[in-house]
Amino acid sequence: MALVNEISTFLQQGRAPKVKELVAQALEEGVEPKIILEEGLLDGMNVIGEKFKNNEVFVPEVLIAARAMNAGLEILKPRLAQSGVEDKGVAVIGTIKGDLHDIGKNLVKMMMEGKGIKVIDLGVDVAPQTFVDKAIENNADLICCSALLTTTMGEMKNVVETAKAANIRDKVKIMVGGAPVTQSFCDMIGADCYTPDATSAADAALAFCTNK
Ligand code: B1M
Repeated sequence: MALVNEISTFLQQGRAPKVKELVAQALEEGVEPKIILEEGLLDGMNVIGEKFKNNEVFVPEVLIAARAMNAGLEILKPRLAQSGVEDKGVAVIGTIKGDLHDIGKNLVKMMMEGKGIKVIDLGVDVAPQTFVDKAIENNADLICCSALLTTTMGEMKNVVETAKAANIRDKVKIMVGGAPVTQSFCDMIGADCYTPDATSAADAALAFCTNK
């Protein structure tokens, strides 16, 4: 459908006002909200995600595209709720205690939102107990922890231990990432998933939510 394809294209170009205008137009013309979401907004964000993974676009382009997606979502969200389109899953995300770096975490959040996952952003310097409390409060499928410092990544083990103590380990997958984090660290602390970048984090998150 031409209009929906245009939404995807303008989103990839980061043109927020145009995306907003076309989403409103598509709704007026009777295009289903779910189609606008999946074939317009999410499709555009997927293209950006793949290009980011392949180093064809960089952080600024991703941030601008995400802003365009949010502009479109603002118009679409009330109609999505009315038409019964549900989130594909729920994630809580934050940068771990002691760590104030949030650029990577924000990219992961945007890519996950771009897959239709509801993401509750806990911000930076998040204590293990807060990750777990917020996951319980929001009935989350995923806890997502980001760390950029070798001195803070150890706190991720405490998230795993706190989740175990709260008896939610069978309900919630724990994902970890950030520059110093590796697959062997993830295995060592007993987390469920390590991904090296925002796009693969979003793919893994969607797979967890779909297969739950
Ligand atoms: Co800081 N800093 N910094 N810093 N900083 C680094 C990380 C550092 C490598 C610089 C260096 O020394 N070369 C170094 C860490 C050394 C180490 O521990 N090995 C460092 C340091 C030491 C510090 C301070 C201690 C400096 C000081 O005060 N002496 C201090 C710490 C403050 C604190 O957190 N308590 C500090 C402060 C800062 C600023 C505030 C100035 C600023 C942060 C601003 C902000 O985030 N709002 C800052 C910045 C910008 C950096 C660098 C330059 C860039 C980080 C970044 O945003 N990268 C960084 C050096 C570098 O990387 N070149 C550095 C871009 C971002 C898109 O990448 O976050 O890796 P990244 O995210 C990627 C992946 O890692 C992955 O996806 C993202 C995109 O694909 N990913 C996940 C991230 N989270 C994920 C979660 C997932 C999955 C994937 O699943 C849940």
